[in-house]
Amino acid sequence: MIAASMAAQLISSSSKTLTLISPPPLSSSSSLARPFRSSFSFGKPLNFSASNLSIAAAAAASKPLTVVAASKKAVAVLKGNSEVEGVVTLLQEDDGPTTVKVRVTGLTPGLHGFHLHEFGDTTNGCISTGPHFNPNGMTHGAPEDEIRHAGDLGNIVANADGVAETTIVDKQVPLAGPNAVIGRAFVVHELEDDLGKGGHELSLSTGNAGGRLACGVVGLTPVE
Ligand SMILES: [Cu+2]
Ligand SMILES: [Zn+2]
Repeated sequence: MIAASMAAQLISSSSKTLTLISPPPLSSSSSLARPFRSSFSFGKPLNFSASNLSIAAAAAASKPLTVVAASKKAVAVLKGNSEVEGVVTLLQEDDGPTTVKVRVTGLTPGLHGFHLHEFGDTTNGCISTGPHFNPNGMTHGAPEDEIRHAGDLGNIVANADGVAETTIVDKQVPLAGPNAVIGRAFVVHELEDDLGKGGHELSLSTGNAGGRLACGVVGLTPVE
């Protein structure tokens, strides 16, 4: 009993995996098993690696673990007051980076700023989507910069037919957690985003990317 509660304490005060602690055998009495199981309700999340998941599953046999969905998927349909329109799909596996697939048509050939803006509000068109999503209080930058808005996804490039097609992989546009982008909006701009380096008075806030051609709110979509 004492050993078991010490083990439970060890588990609860550590953010490490269970590998350091030998679990009570499955045949142990209920008095041994109880404190071990109750450790799962304590505050700190435990990181289970694949190798010790079976131990955890066995220990919690009478209380099924909640398995968080591995894949999350979302979509945004971009529209505006012009010919410009597009579709953006987002896919995130576990806590990995988000893969953002973009296809926009009706653009002038060349570079166009492409951002995730703070609000999924289009009551006044793309204007009401607010500024670039910026949960960390940064200035505007390039996607590869340390100092950037989370929503700074750089430029998309339209070909001679006005079609921009690209795949962006980015860690700052997750589909879950405190900085989740569900309910926010993508915006494609009239001009090239100078990535904060243009020296214009708007460079460090918007990249001086000009008007908002089309936008779309990010919504969850079924995971096949
Ligand atoms: Cu923008
Ligand atoms: Zn920005």
